[in-house]
Amino acid sequence: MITCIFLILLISISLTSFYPSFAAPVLEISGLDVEEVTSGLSAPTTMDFLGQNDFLVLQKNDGQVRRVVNDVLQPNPVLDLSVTSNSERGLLGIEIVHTDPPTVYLFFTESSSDGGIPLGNRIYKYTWDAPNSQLINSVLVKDLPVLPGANHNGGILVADVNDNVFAIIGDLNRDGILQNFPTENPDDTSVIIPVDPTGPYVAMGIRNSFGLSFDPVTWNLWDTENGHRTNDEINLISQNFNSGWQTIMGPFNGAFPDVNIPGHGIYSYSEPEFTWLDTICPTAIAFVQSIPLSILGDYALVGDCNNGQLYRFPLNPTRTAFDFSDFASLQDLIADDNTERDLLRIGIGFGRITDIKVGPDGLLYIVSIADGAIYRIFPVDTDGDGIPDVNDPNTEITTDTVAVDTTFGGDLTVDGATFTIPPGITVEFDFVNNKILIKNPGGKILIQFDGKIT
Ligand SMILES: [Ca+2]
Ligand SMILES: [Ca+2]
Ligand SMILES: [Ca+2]
Ligand SMILES: [Ca+2]
Repeated sequence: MITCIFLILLISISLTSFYPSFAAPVLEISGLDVEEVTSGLSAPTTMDFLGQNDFLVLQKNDGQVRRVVNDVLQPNPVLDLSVTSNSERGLLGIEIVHTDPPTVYLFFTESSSDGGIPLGNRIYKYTWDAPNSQLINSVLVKDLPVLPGANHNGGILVADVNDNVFAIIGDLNRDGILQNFPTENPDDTSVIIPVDPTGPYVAMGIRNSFGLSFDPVTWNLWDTENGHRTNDEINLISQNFNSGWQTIMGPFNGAFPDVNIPGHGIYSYSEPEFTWLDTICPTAIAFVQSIPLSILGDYALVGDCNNGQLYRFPLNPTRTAFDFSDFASLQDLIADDNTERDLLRIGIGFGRITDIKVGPDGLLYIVSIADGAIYRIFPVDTDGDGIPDVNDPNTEITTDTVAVDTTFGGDLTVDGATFTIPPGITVEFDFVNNKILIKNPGGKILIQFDGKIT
């Protein structure tokens, strides 16, 4: 049984011929909305930004790097790689480092021709040639294993605050010392590994992952990990982290209280920060620090592949764990069922999410491999003054009048004088004309107050 993103994708693609359109995504959080940026992509995996309204996005199966400028998908790829794409292989990860000119890192399953024999999971870096809109000067920076596979290639690339680049790779179905078997030498599987410059593993014992991200506030590294039928995880990558696979997936103090984890070297086991008991195939994890989306600033955002849903996880004040004080059933750090899973849901209908990125515009971009589309989450600005609703001054209300519920009656104080409002009477605050209107149930104005409302 393969709990995998891309196998599911194959199923979903075959379904598209019978069901030509997917449901449009819907956000379930007030003050934000979602729109399509572009579509017509073939199995897009991950994306990164060259600049404002200018990004590259990878196509898993044909190895093409596509460019989107001002929401328009450019007709010609900026690079066309030869990739093996069966199962979870293909063109998987991108990280753009903003040197001058930019350096673009790509993680892909290289072959001599599309669909050919896999030569390796390889990371190359390129120079962005802006005048010609292409990637040039390829340099191999890391040659990672690919066999036996074919799943659990990982493939996500990230850069830290100093532009050091890291990759995550899964177990490729190996049973070695990095999977916590007391055998064999380390082989660059099940790890988070620095690739440019190279260095010791950051983490080991990872079954598979499609999500790796630095929190731009703390510069702590977080991942999502994919369980075998059960126990998907979110982890804060502690120093010399061992995630425990293949001895354990999910929390230690659950089903396996007495398991001994062989480990390796300096790496020590640490519990997941969160676990889904039933797999959802979590993929991207992202942190938003932007003025337009400030209401998401204290959360980790996670997308999933099985349900096309978006979740937000409230961070504690030090951003080292989740704060579930508002969610009693999550205080065990486990979503035991779909009801608990959906307590943190803020979006649905994204098809199958494979990446979440924050743009230079401060907005959130979501890649849907199943929809062949990229969506953008933006703040609602009902009054059109350029300031999102959530940041509008208190005196600025998004509709002309606001009705106050007086079903149960109440007191209204205007200029120090208090009026008792009987039940059933409507009070409207008209912020455009600066009036307070008290109306009877038929809408007739009983009392009108004029003057600036503050
Ligand atoms: Ca190709
Ligand atoms: Ca783990
Ligand atoms: Ca629970
Ligand atoms: Ca506004």
